[in-house]
Amino acid sequence: MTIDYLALGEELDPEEYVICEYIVKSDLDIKTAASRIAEEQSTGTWTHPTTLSDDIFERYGAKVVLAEGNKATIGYPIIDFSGDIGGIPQILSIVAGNLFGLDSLKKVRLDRLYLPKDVVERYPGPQFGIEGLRDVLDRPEKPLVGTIVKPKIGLPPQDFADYVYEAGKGGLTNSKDDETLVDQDFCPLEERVSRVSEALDRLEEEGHKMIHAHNITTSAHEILEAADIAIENGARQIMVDVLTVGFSGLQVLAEDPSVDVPIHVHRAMHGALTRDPEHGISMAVISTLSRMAGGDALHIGTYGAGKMHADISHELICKELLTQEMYGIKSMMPVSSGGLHPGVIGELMENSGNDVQIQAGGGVAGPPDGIRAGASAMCQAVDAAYKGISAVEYAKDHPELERALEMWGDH
Ligand code: RUB
Repeated sequence: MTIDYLALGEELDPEEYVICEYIVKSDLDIKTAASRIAEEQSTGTWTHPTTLSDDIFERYGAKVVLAEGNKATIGYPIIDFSGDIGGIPQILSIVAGNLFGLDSLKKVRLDRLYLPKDVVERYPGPQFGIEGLRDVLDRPEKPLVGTIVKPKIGLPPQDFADYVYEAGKGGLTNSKDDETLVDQDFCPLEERVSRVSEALDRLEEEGHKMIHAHNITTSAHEILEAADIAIENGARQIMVDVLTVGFSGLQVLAEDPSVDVPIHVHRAMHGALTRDPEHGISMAVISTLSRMAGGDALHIGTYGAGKMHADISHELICKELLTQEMYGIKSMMPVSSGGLHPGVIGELMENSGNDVQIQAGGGVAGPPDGIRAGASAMCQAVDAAYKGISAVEYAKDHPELERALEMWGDH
């Protein structure tokens, strides 16, 4: 007896199924390949188990509802995700587990993930989101403008804090640790947070609100302790590298009552999963899961304006997934970062709109006139684009921007 996982053309109730779109490359025809995924990831295996009854298959078996070209859409019954224990790790083990290693598939990519309300409601979602971040910063409309303190590693705590202060004096609303800086001997977390907090207090006394995201990327068993160290020493925002920490590490933070600051989510390592358009897990899926797990801002790319590999149409999908209605959970701030400088901000904002956190590390630390001038140039570039004025035109009255454009051009 063979079980037929194909339910082609059937309409699945999106409230009763977790629906996944896969891109599949295989020597098998697409229907057979899709069927292999459905069976491996639900009730089947490589042979027909004698214990698999029609009843078990009907209730728990995944169904292939579309298999055309290189695309397969598979629905997993919501009961496969039931129970109080499991969470995002279990969702991933089902929809993105063994299938990547199946010998019958040359490549496969989990491209989109649609989760029913009953599943999404089990997660905290962002505690601040776009509106909350804007409230904290008193910045109702304009993009947030930030920096990543550079060099990535090596500055001692006081130099680090001085950098943040100077960036704030130049007008930036945000700054952050880089993804590899956590608690190294040359810049321990506790001392860095307290020095940066003093710098931010000073800025606030001088009339400027700014927050800094402190990286607490660490092992699961000590992540709450790391958050405590940061928050007790005055952190206004924390940050995790969600793929190295894991979505559940992010969720632990978002759900803990002591974590009462926004969580910035970096996506370091995502390229290993997302870069091959035929294999891996898309950034769209990572966006959906990061929002559910409770991040407040997520790196989604620079729409081709920066140093990182980009697929603009996919980045627009990610932006949509972070900001569109999602069963009442808050929206997440899209972050554009990586190789940005004042000359590319106009082009970037044509795609990002105003709900974006724009960040530049080298683009702030590069100009020879110092961090304050580099930060001012970035803010001026954002103001120009916000007002619909070209950077070149705006630079006529803004010398810091003029200097940055001289260095890097206006493209
Ligand atoms: C930014 C930087 C960040 C990138 C990562 O520094 O290196 O870690 O944001 O990329 P710089 P992404 O501004 O000097 O390039 O945001 O695409 O994940």
